[in-house]
Amino acid sequence: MPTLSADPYQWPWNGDWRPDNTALIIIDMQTDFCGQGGYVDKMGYDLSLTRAPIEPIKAVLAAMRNRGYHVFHTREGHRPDLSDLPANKRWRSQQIGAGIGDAGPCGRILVRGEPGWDIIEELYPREGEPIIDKPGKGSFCATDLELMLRTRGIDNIVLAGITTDVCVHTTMREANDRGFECLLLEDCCGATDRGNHDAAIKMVKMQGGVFGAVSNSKTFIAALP
Ligand code: C5J
Repeated sequence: MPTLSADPYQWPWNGDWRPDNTALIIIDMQTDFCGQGGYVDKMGYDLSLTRAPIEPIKAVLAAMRNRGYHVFHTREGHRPDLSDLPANKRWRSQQIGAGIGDAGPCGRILVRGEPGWDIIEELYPREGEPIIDKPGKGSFCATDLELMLRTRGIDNIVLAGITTDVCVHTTMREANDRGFECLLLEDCCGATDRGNHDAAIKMVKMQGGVFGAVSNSKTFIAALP
């Protein structure tokens, strides 16, 4: 089985990647994180940074769908009654003028069922692709993601989405600690700050790949078994 030329090592570690043991997880490609009037826009960050990965993700998604790989999607959001929203998380979002649960141009910010909370049309999940709704930054916290990965026999996880330094990184760290072999596609991720994106990528590669390895969409697609 050919491995992928990734940084800092040939991925996956054991050379065993196939459609049935490998999943693409696309993190939080929601209007709230990359669309006009959403949460990130309300906070005043540059949307071009969080929109940059849309086209590369589309290419990877198409390639993996065509070959029959597992595809998962996640959405960060809270119940309409906000009973799963920690008070400190709500308070902090209010400090920056984008209170979670408050009304905004795309509906209530980061609230399940609202237009801004849903995944953008360009990357909308297909029938049968699991969507993990999560109240936090990590995709394993208070969700059934691990159970769904284990029941499908998935060992390898390919990560894409936004934001690199927050939900993508938290998910990668959670997955790595659970023994999954992780790969981050750097052009398929974006952060609200370019320096944070670069730092997050660098962190993965320390210590021989402390959280896994890093590649990019073109190299990945060309090597996909
Ligand atoms: C953030 C996310 N940045 N999806 N969420 O609050 O990364």
